[in-house]
Amino acid sequence: MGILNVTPDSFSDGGRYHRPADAVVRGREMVAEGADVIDVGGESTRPGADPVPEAEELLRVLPVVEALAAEVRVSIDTTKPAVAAAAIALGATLVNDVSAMLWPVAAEHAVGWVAMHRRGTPATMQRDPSYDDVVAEVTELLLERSAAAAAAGVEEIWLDPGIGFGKTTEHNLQLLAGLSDLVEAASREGSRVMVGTSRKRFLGVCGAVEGEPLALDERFEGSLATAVWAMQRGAQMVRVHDVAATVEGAVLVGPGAP
Ligand code: HH2
Repeated sequence: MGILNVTPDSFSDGGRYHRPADAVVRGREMVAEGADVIDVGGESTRPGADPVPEAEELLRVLPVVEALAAEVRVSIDTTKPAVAAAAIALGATLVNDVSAMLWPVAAEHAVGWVAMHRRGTPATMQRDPSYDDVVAEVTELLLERSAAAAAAGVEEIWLDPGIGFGKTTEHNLQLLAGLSDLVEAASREGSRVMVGTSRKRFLGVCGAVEGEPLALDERFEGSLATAVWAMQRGAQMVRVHDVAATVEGAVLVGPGAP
């Protein structure tokens, strides 16, 4: 899944693809590099990000969804039911839902649904998150939501541990280390797992040189290493910026690997 943020303020690529025409070009580039899905988002979820009014989010994402959906599978990265429904009407077939609350929209329109775990909202999520057992607690919540979605009739369900969403660096590493547990729990329920680590802050912290965290443009190696790790542990989709390199990794460890 290639990341396409049509926003001025996303942590990783904010402002680069804010104009719909630039976003569509970038989407096509990722398809050429081997992306199976393009994830279009119009509201940043980075810690401290300002909420975006619905009308503005629609203006940002709809032209991009419409143009790309004719060429590739498009997912809509939103927490607003009306934005998801409008994107579906223009061809999106997957709702990437960082709130894990939008299964009724996916059920109503018979599309796939990604349930991502998070604690709090972008404004509050990094205020001292704590868990007794992060892997068990994340798994439990995701299974609860996926059971509700399945009961409502959603057939394609993806569970995502929500790396960086209300988690410390230690929590993120524990979730990656324990990813097989989530994969097994998901597969018992007929769901699959996806993971997004690309360019996230914890990679900068882990790779710190003499206490200085790596900057955004220095997190490629960590992004690739963790994507390959996640695929090797059974994740069947990874959400990334660097599509070509990740596709090379998928050849080695992904579904259908030798
Ligand atoms: N991470 C981000 C956004 N959406 N969706 C899923 N399912 N999983 C994730 O890990 C995930 C996500 C945050 O990254 P990014 O889109 O690069 O930045 P921003 O939220 O600032 O737009």
